[in-house]
Amino acid sequence: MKILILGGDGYLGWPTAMHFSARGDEVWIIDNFAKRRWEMEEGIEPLLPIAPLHTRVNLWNESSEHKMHLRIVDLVDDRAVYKLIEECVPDTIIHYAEQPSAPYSMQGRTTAVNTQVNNIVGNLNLLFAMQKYCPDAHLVKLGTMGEYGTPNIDIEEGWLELEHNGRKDRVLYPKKPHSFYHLSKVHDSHNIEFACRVWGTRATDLNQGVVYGIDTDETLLKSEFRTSFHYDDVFGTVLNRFLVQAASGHPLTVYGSGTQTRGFLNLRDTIKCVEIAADNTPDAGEFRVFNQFTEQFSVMDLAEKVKSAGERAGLNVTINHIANPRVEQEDHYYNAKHTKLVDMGLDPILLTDEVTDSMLKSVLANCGHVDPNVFLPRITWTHRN
Ligand code: USQ
Repeated sequence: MKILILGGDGYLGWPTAMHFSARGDEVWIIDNFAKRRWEMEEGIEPLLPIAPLHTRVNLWNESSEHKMHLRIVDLVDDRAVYKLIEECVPDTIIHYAEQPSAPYSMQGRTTAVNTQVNNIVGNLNLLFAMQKYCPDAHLVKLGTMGEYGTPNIDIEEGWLELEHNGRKDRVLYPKKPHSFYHLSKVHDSHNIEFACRVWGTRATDLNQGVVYGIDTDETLLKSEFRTSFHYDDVFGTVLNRFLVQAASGHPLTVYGSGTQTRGFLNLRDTIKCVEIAADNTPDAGEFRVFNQFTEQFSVMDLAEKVKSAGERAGLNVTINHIANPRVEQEDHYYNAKHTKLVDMGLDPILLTDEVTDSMLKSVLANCGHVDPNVFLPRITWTHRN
């Protein structure tokens, strides 16, 4: 396949690009380095430095028989997007190129607007360019489980069969997202579903849970191939943060009671899920939704797992409950379906003691330059500017 990966410089995009290239697909990467700019604005860095994307692609191309193509494109620039899609004419587009952080989007008006413009306008430009230059291509779009929020009913995979006043219909599952970032993904989902319904676009919306993990087979090949791993309060996801906090002797930052529950998955399973989606093209006009996570945990479940892993590694890990900076339900029902990807062949990597120990070991070996100032949350949901 000719695969275009949008956001190929990121935590998920770079390992995805290497994976498809390694298996022989023709990979095109685009990025505009917005994430690196946001990191500089926030004064944060990944745990380990990440080589420039050009360097990573050149090194990959020197050592691999399948060469990647790299273009610098901002999806908000409609002309650049049209030019890219006309030149590349991909079979499959994997779209990660979005502002990914809920706290970033909740800092105030500027970052909320930036997030929604970047994500929604970029995605819309892409839909139009696809319709014009590659109407049969398959869009694999990274959405989020946070689109659903924490409703008091079971969460279905994208669609809900509804009976109302004696009539039935199949509707998009109602959304109650957690942040302006999660809302941007809701708006994307609606725009994509509309494009499928009206233009016959083929799309898979992957409602992904919280990702944890450090390595994939390809990131381990060379130190320059490692992927961006954040532990800060803006871009770090909860388990990755807890691992670095434990390794550097900082108490684990559980927000509120820690009873809030989410779906989680290993970085390696992200790649596998995206591969399953890409290898199984939906029909023209089909808006397919998969809930992409493998296990549900509360924040406290994760804190306890990291504490136990720390004890096995000889560390004394303490758990701190701090005032929750977010407005989110802490005690809630959570039962989200996630069978479709498993039915299509996903064999999940579960968060066993062995997996937790191995991640902690890897973090311990690399936590010489941890910045302790980014452990406590600096952004609250109620602050306005
Ligand atoms: N949390 C803590 N302590 C921390 C950090 C987070 O208790 O130090 C709690 C949060 O309050 C929240 C949960 O952990 O209840 C998850 O927070 P998170 O920062 O790991 O994840 P979230 O903000 O939901 O966003 C992340 C990714 C986002 C993706 C989403 C999937 O940054 O790109 O869309 O996970 S999901 O959560 O399923 O929507």
